[in-house]
This record gives sequence, structure tokens and C-alpha cells, in this order.
Amino acid sequence: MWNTIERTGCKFKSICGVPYTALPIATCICVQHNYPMLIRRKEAKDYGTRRMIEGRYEEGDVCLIVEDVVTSGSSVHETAESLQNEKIQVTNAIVLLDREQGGKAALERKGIKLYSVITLSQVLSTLQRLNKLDSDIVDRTNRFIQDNRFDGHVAVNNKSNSSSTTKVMSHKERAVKCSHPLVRSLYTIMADKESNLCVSIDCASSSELLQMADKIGPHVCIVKTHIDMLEDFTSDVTKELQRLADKHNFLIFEDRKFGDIGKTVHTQYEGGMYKISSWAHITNAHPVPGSGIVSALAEVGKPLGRGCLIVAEMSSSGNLATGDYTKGAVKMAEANKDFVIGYISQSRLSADHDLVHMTPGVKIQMGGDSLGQQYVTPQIAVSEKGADVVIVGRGITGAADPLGAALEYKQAGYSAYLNSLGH
Ligand code: S5P
Repeated sequence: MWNTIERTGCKFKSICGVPYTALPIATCICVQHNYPMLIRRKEAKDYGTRRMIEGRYEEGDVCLIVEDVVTSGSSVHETAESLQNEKIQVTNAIVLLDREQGGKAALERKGIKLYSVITLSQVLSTLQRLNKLDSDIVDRTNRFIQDNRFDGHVAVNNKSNSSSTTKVMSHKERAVKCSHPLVRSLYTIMADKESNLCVSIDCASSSELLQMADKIGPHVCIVKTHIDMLEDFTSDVTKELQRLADKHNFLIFEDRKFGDIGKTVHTQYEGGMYKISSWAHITNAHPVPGSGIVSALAEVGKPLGRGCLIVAEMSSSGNLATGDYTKGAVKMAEANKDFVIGYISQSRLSADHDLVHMTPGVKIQMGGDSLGQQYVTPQIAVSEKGADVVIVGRGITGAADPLGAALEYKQAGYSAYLNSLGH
């Protein structure tokens, strides 16, 4: 919680825990970081001189509120009111877990910004990804949260209130409504990190790959690899990559582009030196061998909760993935949604919200390279080509300042997404 407080950069003079569960948390933070602690009496004040707020404070002081769980936000608000009655200012609150039932928005309406260490969707998607929670519990929990949101102090049932006029589904909605758990995880990450950016780190050195993933990881939803480009591959690289994926909350996409008969890809996916299925959340396949490729990859990947993208269109000039080939690819994905989570595409191919469209060939400077790659800007990829996720390689990894470039691509891609929502 302290790390989150520090990251927000908010300034305050004292700290007040919401009684009672957050009192020990506030106490620890105050002791460890040397802040005065204020205590709000919860009991009604029944005799004259007793103050509702105990501790050392002056009029105009700014106090940070600490809470363990926020649902409607009413406990935080009550504590803020007691402090404000003493002319203590409250503009920020920190919570360990935001149950995402409307508390954050309700507090914001009262002028209090709520920061959370973790949200309930993050907890659910992480536990599900690690196979610690079955999808039935996740579905029921998501449904409960959706149906029990708070507007002020009143629970609003979303079903009777669903007069949504937005045609494009938001990441948040897709995080709840999509059927594949991995897709829900992806959209949860995208919503939490406000990023529809996948960075493609195509390099020959393991240390370069890991350093770049560590640096760019906080700003992307996916890190894409070509693991067979590494000249110094050992299994430690993929272990470390998994550690970074947990640390920075991104998914790993091994861009293997399987393209052989079922028996062969089964072994290639599960075994060999790279053991791709053991560490890559997502991989992809060409539809050219027919649907046997999907069945074979699914045999390996489905029990592990993995997902596959079908390469339905390509970015390179003169490619043959067009017309009936692309139509066949679209059908193949739609018929195998238990394992296929979407497409590598250059246009919006399916109206099915369960299928994610990821678009490579993206660079702020349009044009191409000398070997047939063709680029469009992130804005065009999202707003004209219908990309849910933009895949950027050299635009970021080849920049003088890769971190600065990643932030620029993240901003461009995400604002194009917000525009598509009509925001
Ligand atoms: O059609 C495609 C499909 C893919 S997955 N065109 C592509 O460029 N890709 C991959 O995206 C490609 O293999 C590379 O890893 C990345 C694009 O890299 P960039 O450096 O050209 O942005």
C-alpha cells in the first residue's frame, strides 16, 4: 500500500484509517514512515467535550484515508466527513482492494480520489490464470459484481439499467462478458493499465529481451516474442520472462506461427527446446493446414488455459492471406472459441466480441521496411482497421528512447480506442 501511495505522488500531513479493520494498517504505515496518525471515533459522541477525531492536527491539514476494502465507498466517505468537520482536508484515499462496485466513482463525485493496490477483477483473473479458481466461481462473482453496483448509496441492478448506446464494447465490459478466461484476463489488464499495446521484442540476445520486457512491461498488455531468434536461449529466459509478466501484469505471446500438420505442431508446441506451451499464454497459427492444426494445439494448450490466434491476414506486401483464405480463417476461429481467442488481422473480421483482433505493421512513421513490411499509424490500426490490440516492434525497440516511444504508442493506441467508444 505504501508503494502505491508513493507512486501516486499525493501529498498529505497525516493518515487516518477507517475504523476498525484499517486501523492496524494505518498504524503500521504511520510508524514505519513517520506520519502522525488520526483516529476517528466511530461511536456517537454522547457527552460534550469528547472529540470525534483524536490525534495531532491543525485546521487546513491534509489527511490521507486508509481502508482495506471499498465497495460503495460509504465508510471512506463517513470518515472523510468527520475529518472535514474538524476542517481537515481530504482529497485522497488508498485502499488495498477495490471491489469495483461503484465506490471509486462515488468518492470521486465527493472530491476524493481513490487509489487501489488491486481490483477484484485483477484478483479473479490472476487466480483463474494460475488455475486456483474455477471459471464457474469467476463467472458468478463477475455477475454478482455487475448486478450490484452502487450509485451513491443505492444498489443499481445493471440488467434493468442497460440502456447502453455504445456499439463498441469497452474493455471493462469485455473483461466480464467474454467467454474465454484468457480473453477476460487480457481485457482486465487492458482496462487496468489503460493500454491496448503489445510490444514485439524481436532480438537475438536474452538479456536484451529481458531488459526491454522489464522496461516496457509496465505499459503494455502483451509482450510478444520470437523465442527462436535468441542466440543464447536457456530455459532461464522463459522463467524470468514469466516472472516479469507477473511483476508488470502482462501476457506473453510467442509468435510461433505454427503451420504444419496436427501431429507435428503438437510436439513443436509442447516439447523441443522451447516448450512454448509451458510459458506462453498466447501463441498463433496459420490456418493453411486446416482445422487439425487447431485441434492439435488445443490438446496441449487448452488444459493449461492457453489461447491461440489465427493468422487471418498479414501486413507484408503481396501476402496471400486474402479473400477466401481469410474467410476460411475467420470460420476456423469462430468454430473453435474454446481455444482460439482471435486473429492476427488487418481489418475487423468478426463481429463476435469473444474474438480479439491484433494488428501488426504499426509505426507512427508510416511506410515500410526494405523487406515488404507495411506500416500504418496506431490511430489507423484502431479506428480504421478495427484493431483491439496494436502490435509494435521496431517503432519501440528500435527507438533511441524505447520507454518514451512505448509511452507515445500507448497513448496513441489508447486514445484511438477511447474515440471508438465515443469518449
Ligand atoms: O502479418 C504480420 C503478422 C505478424 S505476427 N506481420 C507482422 O509484422 N507480424 C509480426 O509483428 C512480425 O513477425 C514482427 O514480430 C512484428 C512486427 O514488427 P515491426 O518491427 O515491423 O513492428
